[in-house]
Amino acid sequence: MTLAEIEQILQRSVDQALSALGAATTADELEHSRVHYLGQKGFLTQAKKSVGQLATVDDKKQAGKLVNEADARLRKAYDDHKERIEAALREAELAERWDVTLPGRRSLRGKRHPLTMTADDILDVLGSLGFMRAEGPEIEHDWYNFEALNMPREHPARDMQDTFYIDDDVVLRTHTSPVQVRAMLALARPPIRVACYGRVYRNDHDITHSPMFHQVEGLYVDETVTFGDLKGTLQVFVERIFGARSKVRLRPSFFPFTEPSVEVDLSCFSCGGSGSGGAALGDDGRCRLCKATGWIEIMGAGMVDPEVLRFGGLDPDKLTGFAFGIGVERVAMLRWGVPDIRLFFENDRRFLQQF
Ligand code: FA5
Repeated sequence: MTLAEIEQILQRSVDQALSALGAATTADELEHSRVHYLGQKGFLTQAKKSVGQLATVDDKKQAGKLVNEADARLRKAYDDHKERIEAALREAELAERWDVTLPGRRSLRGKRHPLTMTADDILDVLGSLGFMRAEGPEIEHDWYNFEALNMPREHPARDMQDTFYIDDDVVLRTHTSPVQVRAMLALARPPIRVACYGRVYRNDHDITHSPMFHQVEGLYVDETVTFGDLKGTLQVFVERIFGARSKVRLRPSFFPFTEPSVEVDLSCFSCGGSGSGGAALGDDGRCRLCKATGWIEIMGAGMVDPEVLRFGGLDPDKLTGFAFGIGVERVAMLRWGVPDIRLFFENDRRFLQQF
C-alpha cells in the first residue's frame, strides 16, 4: 500500500466513522460503531499496520501522523457523543422521577386519636381540680378488681361485669376502680385525690359496647369529703367538657363499692334538655339522642363504701371519700355524635380525619 492509498482510505473511512458514531442514539449503538471502526478489525488498525510496510522513512512518518490524527479525532468524537448520550439518559431518568409541573402532594400529618383527645381533656379538667395521675395494671388480681371492692367470690354483683379470667385469681380488669384501692394503699395519707385513665375489658360487644374500652376513674378521700363535693366536682366537670349550659342529674343506683351510689346523667346538649327539637330530631319531633328524656347517662359514682376504705388501709371513722368512673368512648360518642363504638377501633382514616 502507498502513502496516497492510506491517505485516501483514511479520508473516506473517517467521514464514514464520524457519521456512524454521530448517528448512534444509545450506548449500545455507539459501542457497536466503536468496535466496528476503532476495534481490532477496524480500518484504523489496518491502516496502522500498513504504515510499517511503507517504503521510505518520510512516508512512514507522514502516514503515521495522519493515522494518529484520525485516531485522535475519532476517539474525541466518540467520547463527546458518549457524554451526550449519557447526559440525555440522565435527563430522561430525572424527568421520569421529577415532574415539576405536577401539583404538590401534601404529606399527611399524624394527630391524636379522638379517644386520646377526649381522655386528655377529661384528665386536664381533673388535673385543674387537683387530681393527681395514678396507674394500675390491666392484668389484675381478683382481689383488687373484685374482693377489695366489696365483691367476694360468688357475690351476685360480679355478674354486672362479664369478666375475662386469666385463671382463678387473675383477670383482665373490668374497670379502673381497682386503682382506687391501689392508690389508697400506696399513698396511705389523706388527702388522696387521684385520676386514673386506662384500658378495661369485658365480654361485651354491640354498637355501644366494646370488649376493650377506656375509663377514667376519679377518687377523692379526706376528712370532710361530702356528697355535695361530689356533685360540685361533677358539675364543673360536665360544664368544662360539654359546655357551660350542661347540667348534671344524679340518679340513685347501686355499686358494691360506693354507698350511696348514683348514675350521673348529663342534660342533653342536642335538645337542651327539653326532649324535643335539636340536631338529633326524630321523625316524631322527639330528640333521638336522649330518647326524649332530656338526659344522657355518662358515668357511675358514689361515696366510697367504708369497707373499701378499710381494704385500702384507711380508717372509715375518720375519713370519707367519693369516686366516679367515666366511660371515655361514651363521652367521645356524645361529644361528636358517633353512632357506633367500633368506629373508634377500626383505624379508618376517613373516620379519624374528621376530628
Ligand atoms: C363501673 O365500671 C364502675 N367501676 C364505675 C364507678 C366508679 C362507679 C367509681 C362508682 C364509683 P359501669 O359498669 O357502669 O361502672 O361502667 C362505667 C361506664 O363505662 C359506663 O357508664 C359506660 O360509659 C362505660 N362502659 C361500660 N361497659 C362498656 C363497654 N363494654 N364498652 C364501652 N363502654 C362501656
